[in-house]
Amino acid sequence: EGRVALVTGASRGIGYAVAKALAAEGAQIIATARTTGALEQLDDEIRSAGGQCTLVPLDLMDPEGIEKLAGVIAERWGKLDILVCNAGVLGQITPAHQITAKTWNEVLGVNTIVPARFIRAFEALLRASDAGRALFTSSGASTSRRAYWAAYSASKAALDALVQSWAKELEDCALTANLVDPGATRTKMRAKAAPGEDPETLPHPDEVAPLFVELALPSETRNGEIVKFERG
Ligand code: NJP
Repeated sequence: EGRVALVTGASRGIGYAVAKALAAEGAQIIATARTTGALEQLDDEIRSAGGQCTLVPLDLMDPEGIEKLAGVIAERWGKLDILVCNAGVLGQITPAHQITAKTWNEVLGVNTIVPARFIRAFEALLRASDAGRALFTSSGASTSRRAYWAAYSASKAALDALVQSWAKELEDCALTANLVDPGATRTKMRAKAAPGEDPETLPHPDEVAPLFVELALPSETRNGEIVKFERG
């Protein structure tokens, strides 16, 4: 209740559902993505359910934007209780030798370097919480390393290494960091990744979101784990 939660990739898919679910538990949401209209829809949904939401439209590839966001949160709340670093991109599904420099830049940029920038920008604010919780959306691709998914797989494997290394630095404090592997989920990204698949067979993001909420609870003690969503 009253905890401050920042969710990236909140304009659709898993981030949208996690923002709504955290708001329903009483968290004050700071929602970010580039698509303003979709963020406004999230804001409407959260407010009409009695929750609180602040929108920060931002291209995460802009490092200054992340620093500014940290500055705004520091000034307004002086702490961050929950970080859900969820925004991600798939890139091209293509033979590794055909992956362009632009794709490497975007996929490693959003999926790996951006989380590193969030750690840099937000660790002090997360430590200022009495139970800071940092969650990062990973993927089964980080270990399955499927053919033609080289850029995405590499970006998520590096994300796992980044977060698990960082988690070991947190053993002396109340802040924890975990990775969430949502598995195949009914989103725009998944539709691009598996075009022939019937989306109705996949869990809706609203089904996956409670796992994020659970890991964000002050009573949760896991740190440095990759927690996989299992359909109940
Ligand atoms: O993806 P999608 P999901 N700056 O495409 C944002 C992982 N995952 O919900 O800027 C700022 O619906 C984008 O916002 P916008 C996956 O790797 C998924 O499926 O408005 N934001 C949107 O809100 C990812 O880490 C599956 O375009 C940027 C969001 O990211 C996470 O789950 C399986 C941005 C992407 O929404 C959420 O993915 C799995 C930028 N430059 C892991 N670029 C799955 N769905 O099956 C992107 O194992 N965003």
